[in-house]
Order: sequence, then C-alpha cells, then structure tokens
Amino acid sequence: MLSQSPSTHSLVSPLDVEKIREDFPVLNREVRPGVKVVYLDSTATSQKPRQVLEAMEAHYRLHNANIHRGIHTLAEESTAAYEAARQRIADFIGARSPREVIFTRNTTESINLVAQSWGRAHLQAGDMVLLTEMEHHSNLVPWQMLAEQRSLRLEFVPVTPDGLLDMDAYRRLLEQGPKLVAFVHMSNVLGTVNPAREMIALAHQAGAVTVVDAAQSAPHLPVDVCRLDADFFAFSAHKMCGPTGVGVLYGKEALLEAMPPFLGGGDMIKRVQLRSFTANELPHKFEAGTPAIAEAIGFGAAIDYLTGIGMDKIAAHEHAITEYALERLEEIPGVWVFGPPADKKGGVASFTLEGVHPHDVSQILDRYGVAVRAGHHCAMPLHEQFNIPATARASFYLYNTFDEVDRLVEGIYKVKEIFS
Ligand code: 7TS
Repeated sequence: MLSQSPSTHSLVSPLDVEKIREDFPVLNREVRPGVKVVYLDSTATSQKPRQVLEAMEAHYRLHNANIHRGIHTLAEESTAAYEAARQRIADFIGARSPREVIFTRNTTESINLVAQSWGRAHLQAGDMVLLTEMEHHSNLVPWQMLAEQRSLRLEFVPVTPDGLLDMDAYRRLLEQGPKLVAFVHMSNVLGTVNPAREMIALAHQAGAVTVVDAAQSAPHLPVDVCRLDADFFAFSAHKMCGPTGVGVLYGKEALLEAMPPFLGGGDMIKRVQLRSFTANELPHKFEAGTPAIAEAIGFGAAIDYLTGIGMDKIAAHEHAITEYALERLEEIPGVWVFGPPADKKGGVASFTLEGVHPHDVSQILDRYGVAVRAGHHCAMPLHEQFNIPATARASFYLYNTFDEVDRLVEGIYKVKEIFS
C-alpha cells in the first residue's frame, strides 16, 4: 500500500513542468492500456522535445546536403546550420571559441580521443594517470587500454562510504605527480557532484592535465569550462534532450592544436598526397568523415531549448524533486539509497530493496509504467566498493513531477507486497 506518512517537503519548483511536458510527446505514452509511462531513466538517455525532432526533420526535408564541400545552396545551408550548432554549444559551455568544440559520437568517443591522441603523444612508460573509483566504464577502459599500450600506472581516488571523493587522499595522490587527472563531474550512480573547480586547480598545481567526464553535469547543471579551467570536457547530446549519435569534446585550443589527429579520412585534411597528408585546422582536424549532421543540428536545437528554460531553473527543479524522492524513498522499510544527501548530488537515486533483486524491482515497476534502470550502470568497480552487484536507479530531469515520485514509491510498495 502507498505509505500515508505526510511529506514535509514544500513541493515547489521554479518550472512550469506541465507546460514543459507538452513538448515531449513520448511522455503521453501508455505502456499498457491505461498505464502512462513514468520515465525515470534520463541518466541513461533523456527524452527529446518536439523542437529537437522538428529541427532534425526540417533539416532533412528542406536542406539536406553534405557539409564543408559543396558550394551549392543546400550544401551551404547545411554547413551553416552545422557550424551554428557548434557555436551554440561553445556559448552554452562558455568556451572561448567554437574551434575548441569537437563533434564526436558521444562522451565515450570524446574520452577515447583524448586518450589516443593526447595520451599517446604525451604519456610514457611509468607515467601516472589518476582516476577515481566512481568512474563510468567510459572513463576507465580507455585509460586501461592506453596503460597497456604505454605501460602507464593507474591510480584511483577512493570513494567514502557516503559516496564522496576522499579529497585528502586526492591531495596525497597528487603528490605522486600524475601527468593526467580524469574524473567524473557528476556520478551516474551516486549522483555526487564532485568539486570540479577545486579538483582541477589542485591538479594544475601538481602539473597535471585534466579531463572532466561531463556526461551527467552538462545536461543538469550550469557549466562554464573557463570558470572550471578544465583542459578537456566531454559530454553527449542524447542525455540533454538531443539525439543519439553526437557528442562533444571541448579542449583548450593550445592543447588541441598540439595534438595529432585521432581518426584519418575526409574533412580532417588540408592536403593529401599518396604517402602523406597535412591535417586540417581546428576543429575539423578531429572530425574525419561525414559527421552526424542532422544530429548536430538537433543538438543545437536542444541547447536552445535548455537555454530557453534556463539551466539554473532546471537544476533547482531537479534538486527539489530529488530532495522529495530521497525523503519518500528513505521512509520505505528495506530501501537503502546510495550516495550523499540531496545538497551534494544531482537528480539520481540508486537504491536497493532488501530481499529483492534490483532487476525484479525494475521489472515489477515496469508493470506500473515506472521506468527505472537496474544493474551496475556501467560502473562495476564502484558497485564492488559498496559490495553490491547491482542497484535500481531512478533519475530525474526537467519534465519529471512530484506525482511521478509518488508513483515510484507506490510501485515499490507493490514490489514489497509481491515479495512479502
Ligand atoms: N560518463 C557518465 C558519467 C555517464 O553517465 C555515461 C552514460 C557515460 C559517461 C557514457 O556516455 P555515452 O553517451 O558515451 O554512452 N551513462 C549511462 C547510464 O548511466 N546508463 O546508461 C548510460
């Protein structure tokens, strides 16, 4: 049964969520007759507003051509739209120039680009790379691969039992002189928002280059790469109301200038001879082959959409929802929520329910329309630290409501009934 304990939460959001929800057609879906979807899996991928769908459709219907090559009207329009999207993204993250914004496929490819281009050029046998125990696999495996190629030493900042990075241990590890520090800005499991500005300043004092995995921060928090002083900053469109297939690597211009290309082919060259090539200028040097043009344009529309609402308001809304969700979840006997309290985290609540496997929790919740992810969330080492194989995870975005949190809680009580 639904818990009757009254909430002490004020249930106030700065957003007109009902109006926002009208922009997301999929949120009206019934997953079975009479059961409307409650989408609580935006950490895996967000839903897309019609403004993004329309921008992509308009591109294909009216303008479609390949970019950076034709001089006919459609090619020029497509190139202009693609480059305008890059400019919007540069503005959104506070980059000094669109030359610092490289389109990739996703966060994963962005991090691999740094590892294989910057890493192979600058790291030698015995060099130390400092990561953390709360990384997504996409900020672990590329460094493991490079460590194998280059005989590097990987070290990890530990996570405290309440889901924060151990900053004293971080300072001590920096004394060992890592060449590179790569860390997640906001954890996709614990929701922890790491003190990125402080971590970057400390890394720079120690002489290290920094990589920020911003897959979860760029969609949910106001970000400014100059204020953070990040050297590299990686994120994906699909987690921030944009389409799949496109992401970004931001890099400081001087670093990108000095890096060799990652992938070779068309568009990344200025001149090619049979046995040699001259690389193109930034940002094209890192964009080999025909890119995801319509997706980049859709990404630009997603940025306009988020900016139109305001990242401050989005963050405040998610904070209110998360506070409410943690309060409601923690009152359920047998539920254990991982990670720090709401004031130190973003809109993620990973939890276990005593005596029930997270996959069963997710499957039963799905019967009631509630979509949550279950598993290790591509962070197996982090789950090992907490001695659990898996969690169920509810995550929130600008279109989620307090009522949806209630539907989640009702669903968990149903799961408990089935397993009692
Ligand atoms: N880093 C973090 C912190 C992430 O949460 C994810 C995706 C990635 C990197 C990789 O992003 P991609 O776009 O390259 O795949 N996280 C999740 C998740 O939590 N559930 O599904 C994907």
